[in-house]
Amino acid sequence: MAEKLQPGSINGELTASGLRFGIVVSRFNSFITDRLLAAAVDALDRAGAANEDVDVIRVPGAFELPLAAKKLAAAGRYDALVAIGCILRGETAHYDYVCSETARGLQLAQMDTGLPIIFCVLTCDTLEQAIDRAGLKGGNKGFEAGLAAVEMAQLSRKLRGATPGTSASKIPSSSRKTRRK
Ligand code: INI
Repeated sequence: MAEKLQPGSINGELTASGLRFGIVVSRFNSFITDRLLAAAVDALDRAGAANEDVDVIRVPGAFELPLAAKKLAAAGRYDALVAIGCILRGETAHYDYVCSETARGLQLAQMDTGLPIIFCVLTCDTLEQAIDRAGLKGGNKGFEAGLAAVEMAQLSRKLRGATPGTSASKIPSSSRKTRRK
């Protein structure tokens, strides 16, 4: 009987040495965003990033994250960015506009520039929900975002040159893990 197909795999390693990261952080709700930032920096540190390869850029609120991220991406200095914010629901529709435009703007910036931009923007109904996700019950989303930045930076390096719909043979064979039959 024919052996089962065993596909090769392409993954981004969690090794940050030699990679550059920009972290864009909103000052709004800094009680939360400072905790997310500390955890993102901790993740990059543990993955081996160097001091001089990590920059922190502050913006007033989440709504300003996309433009800053797009300009940083265009600068060509970074291998990945992390966008950190915390949007808390209020009494008006303001929350909805800030949430949707922040998410849309960051995704557009990522797709327009091709640079990974990790979405670390909490969108919560209550402060308690945000606290849970910034170091309490829900872990710390900043740490997850830091690791995601490393993984996506590494993966992007491997996928460079591969365009959608083209043969995977354009991906260097050194990037692919293939199981021998
Ligand atoms: N910005 C946030 O980052 N979080 C919020 O919860 C928030 N709320 O609720 O208003 C918020 N508003 C400010 C917004 O991001 C812009 O900075 C402001 O509108 C100026 O463009």
